[in-house]
Amino acid sequence: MLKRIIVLNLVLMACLFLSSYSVFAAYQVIEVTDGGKITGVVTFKGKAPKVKMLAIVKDADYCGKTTPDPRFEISGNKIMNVVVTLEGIEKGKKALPVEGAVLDNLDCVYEPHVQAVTKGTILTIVNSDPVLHNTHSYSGGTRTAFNLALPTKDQKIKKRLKRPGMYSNKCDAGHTWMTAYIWVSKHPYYAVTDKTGKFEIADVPPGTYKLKAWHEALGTVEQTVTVAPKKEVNSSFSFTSQ
Ligand SMILES: [Cu+2]
Repeated sequence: MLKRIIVLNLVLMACLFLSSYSVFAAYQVIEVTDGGKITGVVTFKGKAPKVKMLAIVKDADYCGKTTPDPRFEISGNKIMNVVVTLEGIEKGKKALPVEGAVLDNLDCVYEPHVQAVTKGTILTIVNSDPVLHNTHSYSGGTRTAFNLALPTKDQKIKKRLKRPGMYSNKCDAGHTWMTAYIWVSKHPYYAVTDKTGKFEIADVPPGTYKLKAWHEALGTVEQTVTVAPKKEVNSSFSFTSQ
């Protein structure tokens, strides 16, 4: 009996601990009047890998014979398509849905290859090619979020991205080289690095946060950043090439 009470107490304590933990807390909207800005550049430590060419194994008459590996769009040692987020931020400005978010099947690749939007954003999936594409989107690893055949040129289908997390997209029309990623955020504090590896996250309430950088092939890097009222702080990242 005593043992059972002890076990029950331990379970209760664990539940209380978990419920107070930030991961489980809902995002709270506040007015941000003295927010700061986080900027940075994402680079390779050491030598950047050479961009490989991927073989086009279907519809080569339209799509061509090869296409550059979309995982590494590099200029010098700067890395494009890195998703940078303020991990576990509990309060800040409102997370408005992104207007005009598009995943285009263009010249037999996804455009853009990586994007980030807020939860609730309506994504328009477009086929700009005169060949069949089939966008199969997975969220949370292996769960199908949507699976859309797009047989017609200029066809458009809209989907609301309700579930936060990473959506990975493949083309089930035999186009094995086609991949794209969409990060769906609960809060508005995220960015995707541009061609020069730069990112910027603005209107951040002053405080100390965990800043996380994710790259599809290089993994994640985390660092702590402290944002002062109305100030800009540099928080650059570097990845080791594999
Ligand atoms: Cu395709």
